[in-house]
Amino acid sequence: MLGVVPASTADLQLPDDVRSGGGRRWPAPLAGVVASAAGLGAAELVGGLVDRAPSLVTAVGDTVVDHVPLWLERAAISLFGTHDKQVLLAGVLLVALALGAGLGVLAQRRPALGAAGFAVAGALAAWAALGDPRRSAPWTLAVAVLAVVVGVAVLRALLGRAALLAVPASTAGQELARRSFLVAAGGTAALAVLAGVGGWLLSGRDRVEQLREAIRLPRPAQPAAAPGTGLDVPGLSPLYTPNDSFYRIDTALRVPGVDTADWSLRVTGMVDRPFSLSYADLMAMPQVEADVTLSCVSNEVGGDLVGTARWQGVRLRTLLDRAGVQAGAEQVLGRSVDGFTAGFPVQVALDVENALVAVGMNGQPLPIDHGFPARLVVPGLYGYVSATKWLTEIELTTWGVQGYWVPRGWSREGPVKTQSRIDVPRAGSSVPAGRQAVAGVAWAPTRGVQRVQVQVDDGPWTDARLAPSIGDDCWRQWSLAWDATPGEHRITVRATDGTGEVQTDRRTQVAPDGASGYPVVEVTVDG
Ligand SMILES: Nc1nc2c(c(=O)[nH]1)N[C@H]1C(S)=C(S)[C@@H](COP(=O)(O)O)O[C@H]1N2
Ligand SMILES: [Mo]
Repeated sequence: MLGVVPASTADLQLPDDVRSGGGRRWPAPLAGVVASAAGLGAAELVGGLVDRAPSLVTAVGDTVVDHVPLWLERAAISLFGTHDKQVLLAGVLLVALALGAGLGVLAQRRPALGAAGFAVAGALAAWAALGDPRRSAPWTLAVAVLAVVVGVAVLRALLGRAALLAVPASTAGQELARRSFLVAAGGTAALAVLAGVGGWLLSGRDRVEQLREAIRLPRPAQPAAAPGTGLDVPGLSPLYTPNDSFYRIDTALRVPGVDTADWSLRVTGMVDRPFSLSYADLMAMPQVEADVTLSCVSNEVGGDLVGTARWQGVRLRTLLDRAGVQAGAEQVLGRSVDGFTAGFPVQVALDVENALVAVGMNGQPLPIDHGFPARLVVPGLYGYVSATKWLTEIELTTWGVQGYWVPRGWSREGPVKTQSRIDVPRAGSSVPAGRQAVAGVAWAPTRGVQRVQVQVDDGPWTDARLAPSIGDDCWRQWSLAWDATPGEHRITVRATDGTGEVQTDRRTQVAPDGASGYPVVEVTVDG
């Protein structure tokens, strides 16, 4: 890869001070960083080209997530929010490069030890990746070996050039050696970045995206009513959240790109007749449509981790009836191709009519980020206990088995709390005095929303106007005309669900089972 390095340079019988760069400190760590980057870049490229080969960086990140203590995971999530994944991957990369720098320094004095260091790092990465059921062990080992071989070869070549730097020579000769080292290091680093980025982009996602775009959803046997239109207030959340602005929450460092040809959905565990469906089988089953609001247990009061879509798919109940749920089964546990699990009571699966194995979202095949080719959607439950994306197995089991988030400190059951949100005016905004719209959404999936009330400062609770309901599983838009008077004002909202219960004003954190309390926005009304 590096061209003209004389293979013999590293073996020259050089005096020790010359071998170590003649007192120069920067070439060895730089060579190590570039060597590490080259090894990783080569590995990522193969990981991207071959579906069965892993991304080592992602695998290490996944393993870190699986093993960090709870408090650290919580701290990271609260510090970085939904950017926690990028921060983690960047951290893994930084550690790998720093390790490379250290090994570069070591290799300059003890080449064999430097190479051994790369081998150990490669073995650890392979170990991290071997746990992933989507990758094959031979490909995982091949990628790790490739990373080590490329890393060691680049290190050896660059250190050879670094050694030339110290060979006594004219100033011009020195300058030439320096330049040659820098060109080699820079060129290799650029190739490494290209390979890494290329691998990332190629990681199967594009191919799966093309496959997905070619899919036509079957016409639902039971179409939902014509989509509701909703209120027309500027700044108010649309009744249906467009797919590309629908919130996304998952643990996947690299979104699984699932080829429908390799995919199946198994119904297993405590059932009389376990079975397996191909994508075509699932698409051929009677399809229904349902408008359902999905929300995340991590949604803060007033937050945006909530959205509504028209989902299409097969009723979960249909699949469970076909399998024959055995007495004693307590939990329906969805399992993703990436190992994520989420479970909820069997009774919910049987009672909630619109619990679906969804293949469509707002008229499109499920987007990759939202679980292509199939996911669960269960009205009334937070996503972390129900809405398994990239679904591949539905297991009937007892509570002895815990879904992904339960041992991490979240409640075993996660019914969605009645909540509301003020979209207009925006918190902290300034509005002119006079008639102003106050508007937002409120949701209590499966129970429905029958009333929304708004309070300005310490005034009376006033009923807002509700948009026509599009079903109890969905949020409801609301709005109210407000005569805004100059000064600072506080607007508070609360919803009443279909059973007559008013949303609680008791403020709680998101953990362990969802935030509660009234949303409040403060605005300035200009005089
Ligand atoms: N495979 C998988 N499915 C998952 C998750 C996950 O981490 N992995 N997260 C769940 C959580 S916590 C939520 S809130 C919803 C979010 O679905 P969305 O990203 O389509 O909005 O997906 C659920 N399904
Ligand atoms: Mo969530």
